[in-house]
Amino acid sequence: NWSRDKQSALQSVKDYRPQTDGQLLRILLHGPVGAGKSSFINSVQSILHGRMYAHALVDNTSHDCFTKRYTTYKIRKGRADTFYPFVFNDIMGLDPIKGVPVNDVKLALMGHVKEDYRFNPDSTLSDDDQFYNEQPTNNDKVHVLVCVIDANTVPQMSEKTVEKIRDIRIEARKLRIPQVAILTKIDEVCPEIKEDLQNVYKMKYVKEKFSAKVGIPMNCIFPVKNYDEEIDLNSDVDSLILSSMNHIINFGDDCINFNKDQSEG
Ligand SMILES: Nc1nc2c(ncn2[C@@H]2O[C@H](COP(=O)(O)OP(=O)(O)OP(=O)(O)O)[C@@H](O)[C@H]2O)c(=O)[nH]1
Ligand SMILES: [Mg+2]
Repeated sequence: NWSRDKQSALQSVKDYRPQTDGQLLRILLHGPVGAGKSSFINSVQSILHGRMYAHALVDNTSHDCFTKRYTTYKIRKGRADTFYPFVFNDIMGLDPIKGVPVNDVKLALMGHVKEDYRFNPDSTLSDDDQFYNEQPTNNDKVHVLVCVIDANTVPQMSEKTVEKIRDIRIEARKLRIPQVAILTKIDEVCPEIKEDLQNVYKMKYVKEKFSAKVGIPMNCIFPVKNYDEEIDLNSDVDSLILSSMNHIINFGDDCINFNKDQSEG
């Protein structure tokens, strides 16, 4: 029952609160240019606000993709100056040639990258740079890593890209940061899905293929369709995005609690 599940999924995202006041749940999205990272954040925002958003989130895009700055995206809650406790960062980390160095992804995961840092594909952030955060707090650290991939590109993904995803996965695992993958643009994968998103089970083959290539387990791979040119919200689009968001939040919350237990000894 998609429509009933959607309501409860929406409520859980809206109600999420970390155990500690003031704690943020930081979600890092990484993936190739044009994979749908910004669109995913916009989609979450649209769903939470109950109306379409094409907000500033896409204004960070430039054709010169690798000069992108490290920006934290927050979603406003209600009219007052309050925000949801989960925040997003995105990073172009997967282009084999022009992508952000794996080491910078690692630094971002650890919270060492300051807001507004401009990534450089040719060099990594050094610890004497003004954008290097020497003492990251629990809020600066990433709590869940999300690999965003255009589902249509999975069959012909290059060995280099696969290798990069694996390298980043290894770093995240060392840091005990949970990881999920989002496969976007499923509406373009096959006409049956475009016609009816409830045919998403047809994505099983693509999920299996992706899982086998990069090692992310099947139950951590979420196919979605982002809002891209719609005028109105659509319940099935919402369902898939919300389902993935709930998993992301749960995994991130586990990481927050793990970090807390560690720091309290
Ligand atoms: N059909 C379809 N198009 C999508 C979907 N998600 C994103 N798009 C389109 O794909 C293009 C790229 O999406 P973005 O969200 O800008 O991708 P990005 O990963 O943020 O790209 P960069 O910031 O350049 O790295 C845009 O034209 C979107 O409208 C989707 O699920 N389905
Ligand atoms: Mg973007």
